[in-house]
Amino acid sequence: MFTRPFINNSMFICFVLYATNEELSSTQTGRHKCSETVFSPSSSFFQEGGVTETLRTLPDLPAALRFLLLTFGPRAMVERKMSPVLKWALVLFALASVILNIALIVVHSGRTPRCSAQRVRPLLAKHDERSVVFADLSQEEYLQVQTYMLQQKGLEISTKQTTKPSENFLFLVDLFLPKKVDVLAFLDGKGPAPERQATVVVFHGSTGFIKEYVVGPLPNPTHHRDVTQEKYHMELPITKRLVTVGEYALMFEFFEREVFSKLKKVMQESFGVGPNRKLNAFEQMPRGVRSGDRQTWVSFFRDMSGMYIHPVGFEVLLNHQSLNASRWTVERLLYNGLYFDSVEELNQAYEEGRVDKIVYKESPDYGSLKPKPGLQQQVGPQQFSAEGKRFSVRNNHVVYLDWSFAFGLSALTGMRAFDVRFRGERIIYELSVQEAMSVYGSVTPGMIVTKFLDSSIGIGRFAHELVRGVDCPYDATYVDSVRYIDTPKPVRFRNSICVFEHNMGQPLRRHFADFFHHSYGGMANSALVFRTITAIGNYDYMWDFIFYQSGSVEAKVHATGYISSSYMVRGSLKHGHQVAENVLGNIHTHFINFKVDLDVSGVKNVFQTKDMEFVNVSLPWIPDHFAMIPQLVEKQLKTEQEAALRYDTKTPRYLHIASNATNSWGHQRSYRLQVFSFAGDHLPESQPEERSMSWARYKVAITKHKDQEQTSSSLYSQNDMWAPAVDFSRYIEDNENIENEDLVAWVTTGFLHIPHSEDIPNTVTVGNGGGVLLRPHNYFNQDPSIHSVDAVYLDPGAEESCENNRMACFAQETCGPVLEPFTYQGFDGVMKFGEWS
Ligand SMILES: [Cu+2]
Repeated sequence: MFTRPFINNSMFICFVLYATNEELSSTQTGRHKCSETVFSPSSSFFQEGGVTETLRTLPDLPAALRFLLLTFGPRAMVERKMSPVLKWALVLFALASVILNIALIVVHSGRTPRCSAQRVRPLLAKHDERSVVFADLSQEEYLQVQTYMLQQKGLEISTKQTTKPSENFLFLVDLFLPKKVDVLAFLDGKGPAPERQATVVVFHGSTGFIKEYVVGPLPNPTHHRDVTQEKYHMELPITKRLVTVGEYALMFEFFEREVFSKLKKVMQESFGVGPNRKLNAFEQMPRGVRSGDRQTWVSFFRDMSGMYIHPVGFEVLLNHQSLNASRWTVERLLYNGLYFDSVEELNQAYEEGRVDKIVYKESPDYGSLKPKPGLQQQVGPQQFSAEGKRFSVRNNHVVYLDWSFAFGLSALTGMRAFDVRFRGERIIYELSVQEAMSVYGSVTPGMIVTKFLDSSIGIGRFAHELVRGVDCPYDATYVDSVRYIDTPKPVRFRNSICVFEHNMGQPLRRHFADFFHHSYGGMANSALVFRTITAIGNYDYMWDFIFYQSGSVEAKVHATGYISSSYMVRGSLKHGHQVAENVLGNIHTHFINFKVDLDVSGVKNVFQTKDMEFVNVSLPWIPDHFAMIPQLVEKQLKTEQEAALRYDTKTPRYLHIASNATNSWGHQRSYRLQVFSFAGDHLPESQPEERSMSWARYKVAITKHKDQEQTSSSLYSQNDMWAPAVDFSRYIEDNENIENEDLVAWVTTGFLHIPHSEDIPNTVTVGNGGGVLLRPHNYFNQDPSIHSVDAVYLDPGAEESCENNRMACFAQETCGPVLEPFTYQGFDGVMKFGEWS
């Protein structure tokens, strides 16, 4: 934000503004509304004096000072009829003024101009305290739940990170979302606040099962209830749990003890491993080939910046199924493309020269993101709000122009928005990230069967602090989040969410009227962006919800970070491209699933499709002549299975959640789902793992809302892909009626990633993304942005009037650093039907 230090009648302020605008000429006075002062050069107060020549010839006087002294000094310093004392007092005063001005110029030109952060106009929408019904648990609430659980003697829970797999570990505490019907009653003033409760996940190593509890009410919990069966319709064996930090520690100890210390020579000669150099591990998933397996291929990488693209050609299959780490075993090893059954077998083959030895050499630091030496760092263009921020964040509630919404950040599924309203009318009940999935290809075991399901690791879990000016605009509003996942206590993540209004650098709409009625009408596309970035292992996903003034909401994802790679062996190039010496960038997919619970003019909605087909029509004025004419085709789909739109089928181009309420023209009010995706096929359904990602079968699937069908994936899907706790396809198996019901759209987006040399060092966000746009379609009677305060209109003859065009005043009013005056000559070039003058 730049300030508006526009204090008229102040010589100092005017000088400062001139200096920052590189306009030290006093002829600019009028433009900046600085009033003429007694110190003006034309004032008779100052008169010619003998110091002019001295000033001109002073060798080391700064140019600006010389200019000012020459302009104001000589005539001012010598007053013919003044006493010498007054004369010299004035001279000293003038000099002091000039020096002070110079100092201010230097100070102000050396830093970003500071503007008042005060909002010039009041907010259009109001904050709603009831949004806390969707708020993530606070630090205190996490602790209240933790304390309550620890007091349950029968459960014998530990919160220590060193908890052994055979013990009971309090893994997760998260908000338990209340039932939608209760929330709506509360939000609409027809019911009490729903009880605030938490979901708690405990890994009961002692009994061999995972349990989910609902604990409440907060802030003073008195009860807990095992909801595992109710939620998943199955027991959750402990092998479904993800690997905790405690288990990772045991794994690293195991590798040190059972692998590296027994392969010292191989490790030293091949990979330079020694007292000061280690290898880093990166594990692949799923952990086995059938339900109950817990065998993980761990690939090793150089301990360098961007380790993911420095594979060394050494992989180990660890069997860690036992809850007793002393029973873990090395099942297989891979060294330079050859498999070995044991560490001893590898050692022996190496000694006997039966392997193609990898000889260690230093690797260039191509994975580093550090700026190259000798580069002169620069700052790119920055945006600022000339009239203060037009949005506000209070608790977990955002208001922006006509928009308002509540938000949360689930440790598992990530970012979500609730109760999204435009001018007070609810449009979306829930918009949330559900899953990020990748399927890899390789000839080496680390990636040959790898299928990542990130919500099983925690998408929101890795929402770290955002970097000002890079991850979000410098002056964005940053919000902390607090999570409790695999830690002994809740952790606050500072500035892990950012909210900002962004000028998209394009008009939202505009028209230049050339034919007749010359005019220009336009409006900048300024939208509110709500963002988190989650770095899950090698990849960073940038999640955006964007709120446009035209009534649209967009959910977007972009991938960046490091690709996963493997050491090149024979046949590798079938599965990707070489991107560095001995490094294969492995082919993989990025599939993302969003939940879109639209409530269009109430909860009772229908799902409609619209498209166009060519119809052969006889022309009315030439009946024997036929022409193919596009015709509107509309359908209303009746059941969940009909509305499960598979990726491999032709899908109507327009998909709508519609209401039976109509607009002024009698058309059903609706929101259109416009999906941007290059996803394609996810995994053949013949594969048993496919059930854990069956949501990816569909570009869009519509289901009847059920509180029990909260997510399309689960925390337990990754480590038991063969018997997943949530199989999305079951949501539509019952084929329920979807006409005049509360509907939820599950949207899949994504892209195929064939890594190429430009993925080194990082995959860029450009082109690597997807999303869904929710657009009003006959919802309003006209584009609501027509009421926007950003609209601009120009008439011939009044091009530079500020009346309907704030841009015409912008250069004079704003505190922006260097702005050209607004000019417009576009009407000069319009088509002229008469004589050219
Ligand atoms: Cu990728």
